[in-house]
Amino acid sequence: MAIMRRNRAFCPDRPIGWRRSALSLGQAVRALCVAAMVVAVGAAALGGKPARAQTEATVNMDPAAFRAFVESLWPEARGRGVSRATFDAALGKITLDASLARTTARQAEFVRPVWDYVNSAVTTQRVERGRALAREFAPLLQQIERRWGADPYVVLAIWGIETSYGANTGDKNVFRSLASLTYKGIRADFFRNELLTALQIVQEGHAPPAAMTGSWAGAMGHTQFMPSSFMKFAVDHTGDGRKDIWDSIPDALASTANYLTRHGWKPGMTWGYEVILPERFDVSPHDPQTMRAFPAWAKLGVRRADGEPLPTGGEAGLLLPAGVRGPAFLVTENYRVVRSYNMSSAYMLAVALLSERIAGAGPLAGRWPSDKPLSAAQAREIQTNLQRMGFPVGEIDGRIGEQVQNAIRAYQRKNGLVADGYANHALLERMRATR
Ligand SMILES: [Ca+2]
Repeated sequence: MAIMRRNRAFCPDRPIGWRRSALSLGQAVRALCVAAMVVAVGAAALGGKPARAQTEATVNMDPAAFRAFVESLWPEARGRGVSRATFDAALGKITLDASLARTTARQAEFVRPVWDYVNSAVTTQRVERGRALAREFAPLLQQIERRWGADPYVVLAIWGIETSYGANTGDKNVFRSLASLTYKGIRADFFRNELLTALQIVQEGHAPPAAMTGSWAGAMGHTQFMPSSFMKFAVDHTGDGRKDIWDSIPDALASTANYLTRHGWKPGMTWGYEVILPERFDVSPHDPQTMRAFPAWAKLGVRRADGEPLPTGGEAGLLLPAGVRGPAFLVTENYRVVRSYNMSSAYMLAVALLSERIAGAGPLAGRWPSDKPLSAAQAREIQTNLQRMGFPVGEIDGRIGEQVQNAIRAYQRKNGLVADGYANHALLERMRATR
């Protein structure tokens, strides 16, 4: 049975119970440091793994060497059905983007707290703009929901977070960016494939090369599709024969809806709800992946933060992004679909919360803890400890992803601690004390 969202049908004329939040105005996301941007290559690279941070690579800056490299791509391009005319139109005049070639991915010094990301992504300005656009594009969004299936508020939220609703789509020539990144050699196979795919997009007539602008990492258009995602998921909503995610808002938003649906978004279902846990609720048996029916949650005393009843159908897992002291959420299968757009769990939460705010919700009821961030070295120490004790954590990379959180929960359960999967200084101290 489908879970009905509070405002399930897209209905922009309904009253919006907007309350001014304490969040600061501004495009805080743009203030990300270079290190975070480099980490975001993976984020922008839909469906890809996060970029590996590299130390300064030796790049031959000689223009002739770069041109020879570009020309060396021709046989593969031809093999993909790209004509010489297309190849020359896209790559004939490009030069090495030296700024990109020299960009050095610095390792982030600290683990960015989830609330820091969420607060910079879900700004008052972005909520207001999203609500205005929801009204402006109401008929289009209704059409998109009917035809492509995904929740229009989630589509709007992705648009808002990716490019501030098209204000910041990136003005870099994607051929130059992708060729420079391939040439530099960071994830060369990945970017090489994206570059060749971008040529195919031109060959198919969706856009002329000059119109194919994007981020420095090659993510294109209103909702930042990488070329390979474009090929798999972009759609022509307007029916003019072109999938124009750069200049057509209908095509871009429909493509995003199609992306979500094709990744498993279930129509008629919400991503989840912020919830209030009862006093002394034992979170230890729960985690975001273990689903239980909503009525079972209700029976445990869990209730929605906005006072509405939980649905009678469907199931959800318990998400505690900042541990037992922070806000709590019940998240459905749809929540995980957002992750396919960007591998970061902070992104996933920001999209969910922005969509909720655009749909009329107020700020979160729960309070984020005021914990000091862990340094990357401390995060690595936690990972190393977990690994040593036999809890799988993946690569020791100083980042606290979902796998590490699961490992922390397993460690906490085994040691009779409150199992909330949250990495903080107290956890590290405990590990040090019991080593
Ligand atoms: Ca079109």
